[in-house]
Amino acid sequence: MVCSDRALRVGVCGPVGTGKSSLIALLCRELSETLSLAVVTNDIYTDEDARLLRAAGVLDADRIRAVETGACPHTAIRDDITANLIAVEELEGDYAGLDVVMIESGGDNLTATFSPALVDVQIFVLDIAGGGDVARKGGPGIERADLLIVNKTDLAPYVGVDRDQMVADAEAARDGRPVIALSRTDRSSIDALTSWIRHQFAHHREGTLVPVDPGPMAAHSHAHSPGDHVHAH
Ligand SMILES: Nc1nc2c(ncn2[C@@H]2O[C@H](COP(=O)(O)OP(=O)(O)OP(=O)(O)O)[C@@H](O)[C@H]2O)c(=O)[nH]1
Ligand SMILES: [Mg+2]
Repeated sequence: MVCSDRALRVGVCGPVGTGKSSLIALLCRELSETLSLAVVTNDIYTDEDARLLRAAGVLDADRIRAVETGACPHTAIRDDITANLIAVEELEGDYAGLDVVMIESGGDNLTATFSPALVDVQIFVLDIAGGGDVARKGGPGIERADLLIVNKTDLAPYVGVDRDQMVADAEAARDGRPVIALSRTDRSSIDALTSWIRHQFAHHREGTLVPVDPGPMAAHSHAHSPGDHVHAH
């Protein structure tokens, strides 16, 4: 294997509002003193996530770039990754020695996954307040993303979800792949997340990290009424 000196590309996806941008902001705060970071966000019609991250002041604003997908977010992270690859390569060109680029998918359905041609590792984010049963529902992201985050665990008592049961269900669905129960208020969970990223980065630099495809999202189409253009995957 050849050592890689381009940035480690980390994909972050999951349903709407599960805490993807917050997780990226958290990683920027935790890692930017020791690693050179950049972020690419994907939104359908806006650059909302990029503006949110710039406003958080976690990185120089120019290190946060937005891709406006103009269609379901999964199309730009899996079907045609050109716009995202261009954004990543521009960042790598603009910032020599970039270590990690995080790519946030717009919030999407439970089966959205990144193409392994775009990211080296991918994180799938679930919200504990979305219900304890979601971890059992499976799908390529929950079952086979490189890391599954059960997020906002601080909310578990308020929404009547058994945190340990949800994590156990997620672990059972994942055949030994890692699960982190995360909350921005839980220091040890943040440490577990940052050490997972550092570990992936070390593997990437050694040239021993091989991107694994969690598998395609479920087939579906986007026709609303007879005669509409049908966009199928
Ligand atoms: N209680 C709690 N709330 C959190 C945590 N992390 C994120 N949130 C909140 O969850 C909401 C959604 O967070 P975002 O980071 O914007 O979620 P997202 O997945 O990026 O959303 P989209 O990009 O719109 O799909 C915000 O109100 C956050 O403040 C957490 O650890 N605990
Ligand atoms: Mg977001």
